[in-house]
Amino acid sequence: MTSSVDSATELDVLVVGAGFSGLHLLHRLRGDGFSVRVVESAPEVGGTWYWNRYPGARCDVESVDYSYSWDDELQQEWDWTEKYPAQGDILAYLKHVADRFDLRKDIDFETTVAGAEWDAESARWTARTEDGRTYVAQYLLMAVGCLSVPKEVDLPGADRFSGQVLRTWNWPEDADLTGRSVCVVGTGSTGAQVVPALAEVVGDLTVVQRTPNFVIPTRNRPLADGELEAVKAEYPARRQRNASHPAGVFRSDNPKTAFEVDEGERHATFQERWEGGGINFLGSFSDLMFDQAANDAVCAFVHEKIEEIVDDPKVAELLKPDSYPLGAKRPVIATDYYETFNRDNVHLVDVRENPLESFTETGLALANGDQHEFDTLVLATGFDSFTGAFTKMDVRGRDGLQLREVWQAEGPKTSLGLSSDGFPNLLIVANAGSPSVLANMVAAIEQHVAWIADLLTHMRERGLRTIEAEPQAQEKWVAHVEEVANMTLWPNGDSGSWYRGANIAGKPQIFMPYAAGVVEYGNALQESVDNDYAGFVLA
Ligand code: FAD
Ligand code: N01
Repeated sequence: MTSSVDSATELDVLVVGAGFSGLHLLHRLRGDGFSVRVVESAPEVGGTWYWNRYPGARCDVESVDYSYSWDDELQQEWDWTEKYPAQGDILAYLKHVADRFDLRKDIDFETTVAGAEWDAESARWTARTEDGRTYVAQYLLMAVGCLSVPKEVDLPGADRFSGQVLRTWNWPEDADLTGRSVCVVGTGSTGAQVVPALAEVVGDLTVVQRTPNFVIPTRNRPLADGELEAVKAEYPARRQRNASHPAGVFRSDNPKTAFEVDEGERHATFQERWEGGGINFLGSFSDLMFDQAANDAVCAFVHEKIEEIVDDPKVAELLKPDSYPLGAKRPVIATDYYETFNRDNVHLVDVRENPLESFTETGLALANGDQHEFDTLVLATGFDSFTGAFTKMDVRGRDGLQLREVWQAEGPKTSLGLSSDGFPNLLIVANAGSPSVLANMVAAIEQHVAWIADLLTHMRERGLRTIEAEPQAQEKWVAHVEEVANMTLWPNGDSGSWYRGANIAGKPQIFMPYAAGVVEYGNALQESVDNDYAGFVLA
């Protein structure tokens, strides 16, 4: 634990979290003359990229785009080596950022905020840490991440298993699974990355799948000679082009709809994009997320690919998603996922029709009596998305209103994804109610940090003390976020998606990220500013 500051010191800003969001906030707000302190549970910067160290962890946004744009020297001096960065590369980059901008001196690591309380008279938050320290600050900035708290383990009898249990979201640096007999539960983005990586080294691998996913090949590769230099030569223009795309990263989306072309062209388009790999596949046609027939066509294409790749037709059949539109769950981008099921040491256990009865001391038993034995269990079972980090804390706003109680009953209601009624001066970074996970998150974070920093300066210049969501604007915004999602196929099928909290029993289901993307969202932010911060009460 490090605490170079007297924790009773009054701060302008307390930032919770030292991932992409928290580091950027610290740098920007310190530069704007605010006293800022960051607290972070981990012993290191990095957030997602510190915690998720499992084999195969990699980003699916290109490295040159999944990086900060706010310092040209930084983007000129940092050398990415691969098209898509591995976890370790992103962590190295964020450590470099922390050192280069001397950020660590204002971060308290291994410090977890347990709760925070608003005092209306002083217009200050007092945050308490798990180890009993307090911080007093005018603004409490939540840079806590959308995917930073794991979903509670809800596997029957999981505690009976007596072997080694590893969690992808907190993977031990020294884990060595060479030659071991391993079971992975979960086939989301994480499972689809860890499975091929583990298959290479373990003796035997059992993959427990409940809902199959659409897995698009990454096609990662080393950057070619001169490729990085070419990007650097036009970086500002590239960043601008990224900002003009709803996803916060430029995609050469096909403007045509799937059925305005004939079958030959449709298939050739899917094929070309499949070969190109990555998220660009989703830009094959403009109506994939809006028209069920178009989505059915892309699903049929992926099914065809699964049949082509997977040798055993029974396994191929089990791997085919058939209960939700492609894209309704977060599309999975991974390398050699389907190919991995052709290996002799990999076995697919489908628990949709033959449910998991219980874990045992040495493995698992299925409803039909089948048993599978292994010595290591790997959990890739996902996150308590968006709200998890908030509801873990005991945050008390105006008149003692508890954030956990409100959000667990109604979901994360906010104005513009930035502030929640009843919690003055608590501002939220790149989470529910903003594009966040439906965009290149670094771009979404930069959009938020710029807006928040300008707001704080505006308030300081005018002697204003508090900002809070305006209740009617909040209701309107939440309805708008839902309405935009309902214009797409996102809510369709039994996706059980964490986008709407459906992966966790009892969690209120509202569509959490803002599906219109960063351009529309940027316009909404600007409109608020132009109208004297409409949607918020400033006092
Ligand atoms: P985080 O990186 O989650 O950081 C939040 C930090 O807050 C954490 O370090 C946490 O320890 C800390 N914290 C939380 N609560 C407390 C507390 N009470 N007290 C103290 N500290 C606290 N996004 C993309 O755009 N593209 C991708 O390809 C992509 N891949 C991903 C892969 C994985 C495995 C995961 C989990 C997420 C991925 N994401 C991706 C989303 C990713 O989370 C964001 O891109 C980005 O890293 C979020 O940064 P952040 O700083 O907002 O949050
Ligand atoms: O989590 P998930 P994730 N019994 O929730 C299964 C980002 N990310 O960590 O679908 C059996 O998607 C669950 O099954 P089901 C990205 O945004 C990005 O994989 O509920 N199975 C599912 O298969 C991503 O979307 C990258 O039926 C159970 C899996 O566990 C987000 O993080 C890489 C179960 C959970 O999948 C989350 O991905 C990694 C149970 N009781 C992560 N409980 C990139 O490459 C859960 N499951 C960009």
